[in-house]
Amino acid sequence: MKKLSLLILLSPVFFFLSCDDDDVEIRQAPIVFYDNDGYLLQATCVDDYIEFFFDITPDTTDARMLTFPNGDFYTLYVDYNNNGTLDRNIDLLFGPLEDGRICRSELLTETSTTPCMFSGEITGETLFSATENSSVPHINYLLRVPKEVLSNGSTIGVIVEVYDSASGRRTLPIGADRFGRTLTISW
Ligand SMILES: [Ca+2]
Ligand SMILES: [Ca+2]
Repeated sequence: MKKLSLLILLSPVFFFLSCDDDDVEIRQAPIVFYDNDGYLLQATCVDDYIEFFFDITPDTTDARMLTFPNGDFYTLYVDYNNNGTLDRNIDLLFGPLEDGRICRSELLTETSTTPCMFSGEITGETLFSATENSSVPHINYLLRVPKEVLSNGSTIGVIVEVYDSASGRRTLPIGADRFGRTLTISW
């Protein structure tokens, strides 16, 4: 019984987005791929894009205008080839800048990246508002990325680091490292 529990614990958490490539302008129902302690991560398949929604209900202090590392923002780490290992110039990082642009970088090491690269196809928004998950205004993030930018296949591992001006950094899933224990998304 104990062994079984351990196996379940160590199994990768896998979420599948159903996308129908044959249809045009198809928006699938979102999947919630993480929900813990008021931190809710969601993804939706929309044609050739994945739309991420990060609803941070505990962050009720609006610091969108402050600069790193004092403001509210997130970093999405993507294991591009979903192999559980950080691969230099292959695996990716996404995050919002204060001016509204989305930074895409390639990871070089655990602590370094290439400079930000920008594309009109990668868009996002940082909001301070109520959502269906909480009526108290709070920070929530939208991010839209082409599938082909996220992976050359159809499965990625992700880790999200959330920064709150008031409470500091939080890694989701809790206890994750790069990329020892990711959340796996497939489409
Ligand atoms: Ca905040
Ligand atoms: Ca990798």
